[in-house]
Amino acid sequence: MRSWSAPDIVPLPGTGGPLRVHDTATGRIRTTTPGPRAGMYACGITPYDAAHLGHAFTYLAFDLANRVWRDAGHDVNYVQNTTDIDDPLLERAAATGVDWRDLAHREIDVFREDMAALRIIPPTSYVGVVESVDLISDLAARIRGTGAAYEIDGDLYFSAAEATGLGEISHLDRDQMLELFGERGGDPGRTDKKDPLDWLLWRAERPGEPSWDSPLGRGRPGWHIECSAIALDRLGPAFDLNGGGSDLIFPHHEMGAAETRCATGGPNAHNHLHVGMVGLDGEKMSKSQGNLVFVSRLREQGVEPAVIRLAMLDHHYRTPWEWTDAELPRATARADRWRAALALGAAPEAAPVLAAVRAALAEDLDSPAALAAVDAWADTALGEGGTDTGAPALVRATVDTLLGVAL
Ligand code: 5CA
Ligand code: ZN
Repeated sequence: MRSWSAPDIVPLPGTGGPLRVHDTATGRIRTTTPGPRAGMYACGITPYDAAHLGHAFTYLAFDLANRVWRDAGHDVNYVQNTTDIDDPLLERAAATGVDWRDLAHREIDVFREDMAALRIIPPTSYVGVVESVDLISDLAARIRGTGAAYEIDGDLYFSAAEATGLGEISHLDRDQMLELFGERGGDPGRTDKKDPLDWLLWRAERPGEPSWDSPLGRGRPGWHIECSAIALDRLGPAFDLNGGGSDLIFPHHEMGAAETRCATGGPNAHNHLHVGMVGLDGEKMSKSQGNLVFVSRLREQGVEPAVIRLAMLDHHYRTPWEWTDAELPRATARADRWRAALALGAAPEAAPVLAAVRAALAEDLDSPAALAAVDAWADTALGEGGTDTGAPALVRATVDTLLGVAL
């Protein structure tokens, strides 16, 4: 599937240090150790509605990781899926009288525009589920071949009893797993399963639902297997960084990792990154809650994408936060102050700013600390002034390349 247009990346002097990120499985901040080409997978949108700030905040975190790795001299193989066939998409399409394919294409188009406007580096491979049905059903068949899956009326289930290491990422107990499984797309109430936690790999054709031929019969993929299969196909096993928002830790990433472990004998990824939820009015911003601030709506209202990006960068990716009316004025004031400092003919030295931004981002993507370093430079430049005539250009490049903010 077509990705979106890439922002220009201005080269910076020197190279940054290795990326360290919090890993959900170990609960520790760990140094990533990619080869020349780092591998990263982020769970993409289910395109039944436009992208909201929560989605954008998640992709911003992966974008920062991408930028830190590139700055450290790595190529990045970045893969993102889009869930262009799933229950919520079919339900919305039916409720609004739109063909599910048209709905998905329309929302993916808006998403691409939002991502490009926010200067999110596009995935190397942007992959839809519909175009991946063969490789997804192949992985499901491979899992069935190990004996870890069983069928009920043509539906194929992964048997939780056969899943080694279930709980290694989320560290939840069984009761917590059952509760979240029910809330997040699972079917613990289906009584003919061997265990309520058994999860769907392949859903047999139902009247009126789209379906595809496969070695498992006609049907469509379950949710978790789409990401395991696409990641395994594009990145291989044991890639560097896998993740999404923290709402995906369980069941999605736990069950996905179990699928890869079953098929390959090893882990899907070395590190698991999860982004805190963005809320509005005391609730997680979510399509099903309907409490949404759309990126596209803000852009239509004339809000500069750089300001939206600065507003999000003011929050550490792991900390859940609420979007309030104070966000945009604060980010606008910051952009104005930075622009005023960048317009000066001379300013304080920029090399320490570059070093501070690099260090902040390399240490668990600490964007608020990176913003603080630029703030301090701008305040001094505008207050006491400086004598370095090359400094504004270097700070501009730093902010552009590492933070993705073009001023
Ligand atoms: N298509 C699946 C992943 S395979 C999905 O979760 N789609 S989604 O449209 O619901 O979410 C897309 C991405 O945004 C996911 O990584 C999800 O974890 C993240 N996300 C959703 N809501 C929020 C929120 N309020 N704050 C932060 N991230 C969010
Ligand atoms: Zn996913």
